[in-house]
Amino acid sequence: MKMKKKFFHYIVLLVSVSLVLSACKKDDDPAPTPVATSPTAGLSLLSEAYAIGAGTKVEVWAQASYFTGYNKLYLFLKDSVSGAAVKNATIQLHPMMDMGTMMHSAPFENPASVLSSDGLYPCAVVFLMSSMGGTWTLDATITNNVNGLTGMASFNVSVADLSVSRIKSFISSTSSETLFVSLVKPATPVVGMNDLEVVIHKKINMGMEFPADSSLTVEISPLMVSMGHGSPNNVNPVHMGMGHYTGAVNYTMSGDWQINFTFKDGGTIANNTTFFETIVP
Ligand SMILES: [Cu+2]
Repeated sequence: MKMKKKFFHYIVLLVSVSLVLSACKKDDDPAPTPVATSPTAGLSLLSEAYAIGAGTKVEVWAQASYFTGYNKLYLFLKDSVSGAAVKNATIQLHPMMDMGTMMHSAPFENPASVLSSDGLYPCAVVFLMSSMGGTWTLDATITNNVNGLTGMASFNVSVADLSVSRIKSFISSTSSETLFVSLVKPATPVVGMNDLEVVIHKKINMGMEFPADSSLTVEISPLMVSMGHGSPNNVNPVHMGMGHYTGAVNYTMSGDWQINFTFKDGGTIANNTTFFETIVP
């Protein structure tokens, strides 16, 4: 009996010692190194150039290759010598297409802030047509607010048409202006409710300027083409700023759909023949 008790104490002691040891071992382990998530994770490098004079290397990153429509781009700015991220910069975009007989610009959105926590600056360009029709260049004038220098990076951009277009244009029957409507969301439609976002720009100054248009009222009516029916509970897009209108579209089943748009200027229909086609997987 006494022997058993001693043995029990011995076991308890052993367990305690091993617990203390393992605790010590844990303390001695270096803290797990956090996996550094790259600011460009999930994006692809599309272009790179030096902003000559600004001491800055500019990389263009995006989720997809350049396509006809609204391209969300991310400019990654680095000091051209040290490679360190430039976290304070003023960026002015300047897209231009040379079509041989004429030139035109494109809608764009400069980065919203001069400050970036990681050197990545979100911006956007709406390429109005593919490079089949001419040569696109995207210039970015960079003022590196860290070194105080300004320079321009110039990119030759190859723009491809998508199999299903994400940009449409119409001439307003009320103002006679040409308007471009770009589909921003959904990027990949699903069965059920989808966030819907379009951005509208107006062509002025012979196509050299494309200001955002916030003047229209937008109504949508989805149609499942092959079966001839619509869907309930859609939300008409309303203007949220910078020409962006957000709402929701309900795809009740997979298959071929189109979203029919009606644009109103005041109470008058400016256009009701614009639609985006999509295939819902
Ligand atoms: Cu063109």
